[in-house]
Amino acid sequence: GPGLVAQAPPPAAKEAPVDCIFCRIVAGKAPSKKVYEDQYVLAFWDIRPRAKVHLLVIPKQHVASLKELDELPVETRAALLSACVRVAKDQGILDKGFRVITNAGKDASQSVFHLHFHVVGGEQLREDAI
Ligand code: IU
Repeated sequence: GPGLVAQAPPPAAKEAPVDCIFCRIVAGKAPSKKVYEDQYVLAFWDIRPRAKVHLLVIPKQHVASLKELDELPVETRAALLSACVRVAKDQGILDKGFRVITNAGKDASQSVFHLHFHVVGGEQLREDAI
């Protein structure tokens, strides 16, 4: 009718960062063993380390997984990978070797839906798993 105007569709449903454990860590509302922080990223020990060194590097801005990488500013994308190298260096595992992994989605068994890179090393890693 004459009173109707075109309306934009509602935004796609996204996980509310308030319910995200890694957003809570970024906000200081959940504890973590931090090893590095800058304006873009945070790095901390995995709560259940599966190697002598097992850190997580996350963007402070919430995106669910690597699938949503392009939603992040280019500065954040660069900072994520640089931080992976930096924390490996700080842990003394740069030269002997380390592994960087990100699980995206169901087939990868992603369990926390805030993008994170696992940085693992400090021991001989299996060829076929972290
Ligand atoms: P995944 O790639 O989504 O499976 O990895 C999630 C990781 O987050 C996993 O290694 C957990 O041990 C880790 N983790 C954590 O460090 N702190 C937490 O509060 C929760 C999970 I929940």
